[in-house]
Order: sequence, then C-alpha cells, then structure tokens
Amino acid sequence: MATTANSRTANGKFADMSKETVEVNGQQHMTTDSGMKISDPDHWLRVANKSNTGPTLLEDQIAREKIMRFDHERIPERVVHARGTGAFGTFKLFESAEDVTTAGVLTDTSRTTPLFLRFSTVQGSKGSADTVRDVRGFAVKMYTDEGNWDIVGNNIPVFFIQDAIKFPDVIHSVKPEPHNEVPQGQSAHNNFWDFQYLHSETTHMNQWIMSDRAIPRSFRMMQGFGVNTYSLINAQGKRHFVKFHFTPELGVHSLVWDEALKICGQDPDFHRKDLMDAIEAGHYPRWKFGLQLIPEEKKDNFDFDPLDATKVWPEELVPIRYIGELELNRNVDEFFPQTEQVAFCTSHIVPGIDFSDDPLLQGRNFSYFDTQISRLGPNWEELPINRPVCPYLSLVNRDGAMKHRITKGTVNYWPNRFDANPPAAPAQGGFASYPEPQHGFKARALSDKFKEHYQQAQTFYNSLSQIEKMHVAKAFSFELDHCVDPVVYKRMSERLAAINLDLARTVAQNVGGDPPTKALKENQGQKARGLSQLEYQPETPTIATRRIAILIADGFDYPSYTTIKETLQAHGAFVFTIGAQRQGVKAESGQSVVPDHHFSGMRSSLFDAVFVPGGQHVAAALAKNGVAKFWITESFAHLKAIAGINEAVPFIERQIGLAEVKVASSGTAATDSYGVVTGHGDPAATLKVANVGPEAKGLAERFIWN
Ligand code: HDE
Repeated sequence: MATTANSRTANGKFADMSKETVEVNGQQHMTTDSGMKISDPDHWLRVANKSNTGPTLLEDQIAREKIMRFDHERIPERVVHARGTGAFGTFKLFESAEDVTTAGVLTDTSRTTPLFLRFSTVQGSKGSADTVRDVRGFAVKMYTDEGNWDIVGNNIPVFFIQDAIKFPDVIHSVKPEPHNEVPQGQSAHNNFWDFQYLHSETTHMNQWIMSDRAIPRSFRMMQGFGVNTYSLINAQGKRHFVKFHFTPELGVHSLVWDEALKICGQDPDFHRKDLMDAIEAGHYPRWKFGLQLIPEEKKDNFDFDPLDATKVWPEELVPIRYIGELELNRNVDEFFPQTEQVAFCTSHIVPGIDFSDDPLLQGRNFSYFDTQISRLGPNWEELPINRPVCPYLSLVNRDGAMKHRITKGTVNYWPNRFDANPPAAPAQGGFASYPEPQHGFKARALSDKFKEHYQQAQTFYNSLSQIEKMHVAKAFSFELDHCVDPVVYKRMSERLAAINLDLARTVAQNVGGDPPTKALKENQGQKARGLSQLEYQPETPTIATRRIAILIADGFDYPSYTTIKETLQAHGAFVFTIGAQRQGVKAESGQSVVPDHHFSGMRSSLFDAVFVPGGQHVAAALAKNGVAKFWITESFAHLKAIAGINEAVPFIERQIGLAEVKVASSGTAATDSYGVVTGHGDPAATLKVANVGPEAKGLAERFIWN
C-alpha cells in the first residue's frame, strides 16, 4: 500500500497533547512526584546497625510515595470491551454531504480532522487473548472543529438486543459464569446460549458471530459499522436517518478457527502487534467512510423498522454513499494515558448530527457517559486524550475529583450580570435538537416490526458462500459442544431450523441435539449484497504487511533464499527467517544467516505464507525437524500459500501428502496447485507464478480464504 503524505504533522491533536508529554531521555535526573531529585532509588531507609540489618523506617517519604503510587496503579477496566488497542489518524472528506447535513466534518472537504480509533473485543477482560471468537469494537473519536464526535461502532452491523434495558443481561450471559468465573473471553458456554435461545431477537446477530467476521485476521481487515441509527440535519432543517460505514482498503479477511484458537496461546497480542507493526512500517490502514441515508418521510416504507439495531438496511434498498476516508498513521506513545483512558460517548455529536428514537441508542447515550465516571472520575473529559481541540469552556460544569483546568473569572452560573460566555444561537454554531413532533402515552413497548426476528438471519445465511456456511455450522458445533446442559444445546440447535434445516440438522447431529425434521420458518432463499465477506476484496491485492516465513537449514541455497526474501521485502511483506537455532545457519555456498526465530519459538499459525528455498541438504535437514515438517502440513490445512524451490519441492510434497498437489516434481516449470507454488531452477520464475507484486493475483488471492 502506498504511503501518501498525510497530516501527521498537521494533526492538531498531537500539538494539543504535547503540552502534557515528557520523555524518558536519559538526561534528566529522576525526581519524586513533587520534583525533588532522588539520590538512591534502590534502598529503603533503615537503621544501619553493624551488619545493616536494622529495622526499616516508615519515615522514608521516597519509598512510601513509590509504594503508594504502585498500590493505586489500577483503575476499573471497561465493563465491556476491556481488551483493546488504539491508534491516531485522520479523516478526510472527498465529497461534501451538505445536501443532508450542516456538520463541518461532513461538508468541508478542505479539512483534515484528527482522530483516535480504539479496536476491542467485547467479552474478555483486559488481559484476555486477541483472537477469540467475538464482535470487535470499532470506536472512533473525531476531534472536529465543532467538538468531539464519537462513532462507537463494531465490526458487525447488527446487535444482539433491541432494547438497552437488556444489555446487562446479554453481557452477564456471555461473561464468565458467576459461580466460578469460567470461561474467559468465550461465548462457548451454557449461559450465553441459554440467553440467545430465550431471546429470538438475537438470531440475526448470532449468525454473524458464528461466521468468520468474529475471527478477523487483522483489525486492519475488518469493516466498521455505527450500528445504531442517527440523524443528519441539513441547512433547511430536513432530517435523514443515517447509518455509518467504514470499509477497509485491504478487504475483509479472517483467520480460520483452528488458527484463531492456536494464536490465542501462541501470541495473545497478535492483533495489537499487527496494527502497531503496520503503522510503524508506514503501511497506514485506510477505510472508506460511507453513509446509508433514509429520508425521514420514508422511514415506514420498509418491512423492518430502520430504528431496530438487530436489522441491516439492505444495500439494494439503501445504497452506501462513500464520502470520505479514514487513515490510521501514528501509534500511541503510552498505552495507559491514551488507549486506556480514552473514553467514548455515543452522545458526543456535533451540530448537523442528531440522535434517533432507536431504543438501543437512547440507552447507550446514558450508559457511556455514566460508565466513564466510575472508570475515570467526573473530570474524564479533561484528560489529554479526551479533550477537544476546538476552543471549549463550560461556565457551570466545575470542580469534582482531579479537576485539572483553571477557569478564571468571578461567575460560574448563567445568566450572569456580565453576560459572560453566552450560549451560541444555531446560526452561530450552537446545537439545536431536531424538533421532532411527539405524541403518545408511556408504555414499555416496541413497534410491531421489531417482532420479526428471522428474515434477515436467513438472508445473511443464504448470502454466504459454501465455505462460509460450512464455517458457520462448525462454529455452532464448537460452541454448543462446550455447553454441557442438554436443555441448552438441544433447543438452540433446534432453533437453527428457523434459518436453514440442513444447518440445524448438521449442528444437532454434531452436538447431541435432536436433528429437526421440519423448518421452523420456511426459507425462501432470499439473498442480499454486502453480507458475504468475500465481496470485500482489495481493489489492488497486496502482499504488504503479510507475514511470510522462510524455513532454512544447513545446506540451503543462498541465491534462492535472498531472491525470495528481497523480492518479498521490496513489496512490503514482513519476512522472517526460521531455523533450528538463532545461530548462524550455513548455506551451501558458505554464507551464514542468523534466523530471526528458531523452530520452537514460532508456529506456522503466526504467518500468512511459507517459503522453503532449495539446497543440497535442506530437505533432509528439515525432514529431521518435527516442527518444520508440521509447519508445512499445518500451513496447508490453514489454506495458506506455500512455496518451494528445487530440492525443497519433494519435502513440501511429502508433508502435504496429497497426490493432487504433486505439481512440479519433474521438468523446470513452476506451477501453482491448491496454493502450493513449486518451481525448479530460477526462483524468479517461481515468484512470477506466485505473482508477488502490486498486481499480485496468485499469492495474494490465497488470502481470501483466511
Ligand atoms: Fe457498548 N458499551 N453498549 N455497544 N461499546 C461500552 O462504555 C452499552 C453497544 C461499544 O473502545 C461501555 O466506555 C449499552 C452496541 C464499543 O472504549 C458501556 C449497550 C455497540 C465499546 C457500554 C451497548 C457497542 C463499548 C463500557 C446497549 C456497537 C468500547 C466502556 C444499549 C455499535 C469503547 C465504555 C472503547 C463500550 C454500554 C451496545 C460498541 C458500558 C448499554 C450496539 C466499541 O457504556
């Protein structure tokens, strides 16, 4: 991916935070928090008797401060989305949406708006693994000229429940069970599936989370959705309902389940490292930003309610209008004050944007504001990561724990005799709520269209490719297998007959349910665009940032090793050499290469592809190493690109063990069979077949299955 000039330097948020930023630079002496220089940080003050074994003195203010600060380092983790990572970036419009909104951030194409984006998983605690099966959070804070605008979205466009009052129930059901705090970061347990069965409104969402969307290959390769319905208001006061979309330039790609499970143990930080490494290397991830718009008067024209967050707005009916681009281009300097203390609020909007009566959004607007108080205290909006970059001043919101800002002047109320800090009229940029007429009576009720729960779940399933459908069946089978209460797995597998009878029967068979014989709801086979992730392929497939392992052993062929490595690196791939030890490995022609990792330190699951260069003794040497052999077998099972040259070819063929992959054992041709690219002679010819390059087809396209 090309790295364009971006606004790193012009980013107003960096200038803002720099006021609070200090650096560990080796020059400045260490001090206490009150600024006094410390001469001995290693010993607690004590009575020095003959052998220096006297009592420790509580009077040591330096030691007390250090221990006391350590004792209080923790703050409550987020009650959901505790595990996450973030980065800074920018938002640029390429088309003004002034026909539907007055918001500067969506109309002024000359602006570069700074932002912070935090990705997360939902269920696990702060120290859980990145690659669990879960929804991913996609929370964007834009520091606009009119105040902060937060889109607190997910990588799945729908949600489990329709009414915010059910949120504590759905989250309790998925979190570790109350009696034993088991399992961590997993939905595969009785309580979750019990809740899902008892709330048929979750049926659509649980199709999505059992699909490959819930095990992304990278945060950079997922979509982001605002999920809830907001409003846009234009200069004439006209309202459109809106859903926000972020579509990744790299396409949408997932792990396979076996990989995801293994990576949880092999590298629990896999996703956060992937994001940081790409940004560090200058491969800035980008997303197109789009709007789906429904004019207010057309709200009732659909067979679903556009304010129901368990439904998508089918793109055939409401196309996405892409108007901007989001780019992430800088890692955080320190995790806690930035990623941990960033606090999002669905209620943070700017003039030109407003809410809707989406009952989930209304509850969220209360919850996010409230939760920040227990996590960060009442002055959380003053923290450097949270404060706006535009001028801001609240005359009345004062005091409270950890007040930071100093507001000069003699009045703290409005109106005041000085007319100090008057409100802004809408024409001066003041926010005015959309004057929606209201009539009715109080009731605990949702509209009738909210009662239909299966149609879009069927459409989602019908729209998947065969492979994706198979993954859904396997995911349900895994999850319900982990439920030990027959009530749970029996009735949940039966419920699947409301989606697809074959799916229900397969899952019931696998998990011990009673295979249903009749559909619970007839499936008419309706499909829709934008649901199968295979539709989201990059316009230009790229190998940049893909992790490629090169396996070597004594006697490897140096020229083919270097040709392959250099070509891949020239196209931005992250290449790692793996050998028996991190000690010099001798090439046939005498050169010595120190591998980046040794075989016991890494596993194939952590890489996207593997190459084995040729060499007289390489096959025999690798064949003696169990990890090297399994590397190839496992890579093939995980549908990864595998390539080998000359003497490496029979080694690869043997590990795969399938006759039909026997592709290039004779002649000089280079061939690609089932993603296994093998060649004889010239390594460049093999790379050509693998089609490594900006226009790459072969190797890069292999990744669509991952
Ligand atoms: Fe959240 N959610 N949520 N949520 N959510 C939180 O706020 C809540 C929902 C989402 O990176 C909490 O600051 C309620 C939908 C993300 O810091 C809390 C309801 C969507 C993040 C909260 C929902 C989300 C949160 C916990 C049902 C997708 C992480 C910590 C009405 C559109 C933000 C915090 C970050 C976090 C409440 C449903 C996404 C408790 C009551 C739907 C990405 O306020």
